[in-house]
Order: sequence, then structure tokens, then C-alpha cells
Amino acid sequence: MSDESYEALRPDTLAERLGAIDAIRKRVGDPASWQVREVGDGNLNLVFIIDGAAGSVIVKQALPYVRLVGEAWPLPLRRAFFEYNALVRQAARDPGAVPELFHFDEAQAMVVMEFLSPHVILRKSLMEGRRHPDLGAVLGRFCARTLFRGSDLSMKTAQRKADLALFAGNVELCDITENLVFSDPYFAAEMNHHTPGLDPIVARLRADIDLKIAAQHMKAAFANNAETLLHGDLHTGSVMVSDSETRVIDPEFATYGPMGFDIGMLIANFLMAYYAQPGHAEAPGARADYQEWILSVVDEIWATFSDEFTRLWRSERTGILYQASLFEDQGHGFGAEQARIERLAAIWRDTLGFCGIEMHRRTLSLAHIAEYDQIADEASRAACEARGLVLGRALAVGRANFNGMAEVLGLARQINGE
Ligand code: SR1
Ligand code: MG
Repeated sequence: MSDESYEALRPDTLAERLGAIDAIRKRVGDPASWQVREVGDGNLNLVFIIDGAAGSVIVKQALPYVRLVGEAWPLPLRRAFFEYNALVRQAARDPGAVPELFHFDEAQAMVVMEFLSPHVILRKSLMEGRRHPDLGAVLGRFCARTLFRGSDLSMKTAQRKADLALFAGNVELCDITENLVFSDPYFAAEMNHHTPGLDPIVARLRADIDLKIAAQHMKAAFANNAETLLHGDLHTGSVMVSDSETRVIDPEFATYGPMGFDIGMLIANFLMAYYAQPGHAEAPGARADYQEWILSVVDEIWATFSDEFTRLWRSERTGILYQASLFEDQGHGFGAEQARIERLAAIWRDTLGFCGIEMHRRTLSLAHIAEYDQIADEASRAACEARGLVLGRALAVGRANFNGMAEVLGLARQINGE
């Protein structure tokens, strides 16, 4: 892809530059009626809303650098290509889960898609203490369907290997994850920052050999185990919610990796939202019920993932792995069931490992989360963050020893009460 014609969009140039595109005019109306706002608040891209006489759309455009850091950190525009291709696959694998796509321009690194309204970013909603029906079920199903259907459990060899090769090109975004998520939290990396009150626990974690080994095992799994097409950055800032609907956005980090990566990252962000609640509460203990609701969502994510994965395993296993014919002489698919239970157990261990590491990196590495950052009182922020670090360590190092989500949530509650 040549970047030569690329030019970053601006609210005042957008109608002139995009006004002739039929797919946009059809949804928004005549460019003379367009009102344009730049609303991007993520770490990487520009995001515009176009409101027109006939409706609204979102225009997302990659910048040639990391927005969070600036031009000093160049980042290839081709991440928009991977985001678009991942959205196409997610829409096919879990219909209705992602925004509808209207237009893609590779040279301008731009995707035009459905404007979700009255949806808000889930992370913001969790800070406000709002509840959303079926949230865990929708997210658990999304994980099961996209992860199962993007893998050798479902796809034909040639198609899967072609996709594996395609997404292997998302090199720079994988590199960000490999460094920021798996390595930087565990030493004094240049871009790291953390709340000063955490110094003693940070020193302890950085001297913890078992933890460093666990983090490197998880990094090896992320880098080497090309099990399925991942969303690659499935946190609560990549989910939009309304009172009745949940959608997943932003898969620009899409790559082939282990199934537990998406589920673990997602669950980690709920668990950090859980620990952050006292920092946002109107009075001590005021958010205890809400904290329990967050844990119920975590429980529902894993339970739904596991049920849906099981349903797909039994009804849609068409890929090269665990073919039904291999298990026929065991009768009633008994052998295939044993294989399924073992695969799910491996995904569970990975999920806990990735979850623990994500809880560390969002507190110690470059990219933090608003739930913690917006706790103004530094001592209270450090106390919330420290609980997340303690749970994160227990999950990463002890990932093989948890016998179910009830045990994980029990430990989360115990640490919350300490
Ligand atoms: C420099 S990018 C920092 C983080 O933002 C994205 O959302 C990813 O999580 C990445 O690690
Ligand atoms: Mg993002």
C-alpha cells in the first residue's frame, strides 16, 4: 500500500473529501447538510461523526503515528486494513456483533461504519455504575463464535492458512502488545508510569521470578500459538453498550493467537472496573451491589463462552482438528467430548494467565485505564490498583490451580476486603 496520497482528515475538509462517495451520501444525505465532529479519545486514531439530513456515520482514520505519544512514535497506516478485514470476518462469524461497514479506503486508512446511538463506551458506563442486560452473554458468545470459527476447528486448511498469512502482516501492532503487555510491566521500561503509592508492591513484583517467568510463558503463547483470529485488543473500551444492545468495535490489533488472549483481556478489564468502584463511590461501600454485578458479568462471560464453544464443537466442527470420524469407534462421540473438555481446560488456563498480565500492564506500563486514572485521591487510587496487582499475580502464576470461575471470583472478593 502506498501512503503517498494519504492525508489526515479534518472536520473542515471532510465534506469536500468524502462528499462524493455514494455509500456515505446514501446514509447521511447531501454534504451541504453535514456537521462533522472529531470525537476520538483512544490511543491511536482519528474518529469523526458525520451528522447529516439523512442520518449519521462514523469515519475512523488511522494516523501515521501513535496518537497517545505523538509523531515521535510512527505507526503504519495499514492497521486500518487489518481492522477492516477483521470486522468483515467478525460480522460473518457473529452476525450483528460489530458495526455495519459502509466503505473502506485503504490508501486513506479509513473505515466508514455505522454510528451506534445511543450507545456509549462500556468503560465509561462501568465508571458511572450502569448495568446492561445480557452483557456477559453477548460478550461470551462473541468470543466463542469468533474464536471457534476463526480456527482450525472450523475453517478449511487453505482458507485458514491464507488468513494466517494475511494477519501475520500486522507486525507493528503485535510488537506493541508483545512489549507493552508482556515485558514492560516487569522492569523499569522508559514509557512506564504508575501511581507513586505503589512503589513497594511494584518493587516486589519486579523482583518476583515466578511472575516474570509466567509473563514470558504467556508472551510465548501469544507470539507462537496461532490458534485463531483474535480481536487482539478486547477491553471494555472496545465495547459499546446501550440499555438493550452490546457491540464490539476496534479490532485493529487483530492477529492469529491463542483463544484465551481475548477472553483473558476482557475479563481483566471487568475485574479492574470492580476494584476501581470504591474510588468512584459516593460513600464507603456504596457500590458493593454494583461490584457484585460486575463479578456476575465475568461469571456469565466464561459460562457463555464455555457453553457456546461446546455447542459449536458438537455441531460445527468442520476443520482439520478433532474430526468426528477419528472418534467414531469410541461410540456416542465420547472421545471427542474428552478432547473438548481438555481443550477448554487449556483455554481456561490461558485465560487466567492473560487476565493477570493485563491487570498488571494497565497499572504499570504505558497505557492505563480511565477507571483508575480518574480516581483523584492518590492514596485511594493506589489502594484500588494494588488489589488488582495482587489478583493479577495470583492468576498469572497460579493459572493452573483454579478449578472454576467461582474460585477466581472468591479470591477477587477476598482481596477486595483486605
Ligand atoms: C500505544 S497503544 C497502547 C494501547 O492502546 C491500545 O488500545 C492497546 O491496548 C495498546 O496496548
Ligand atoms: Mg482501540
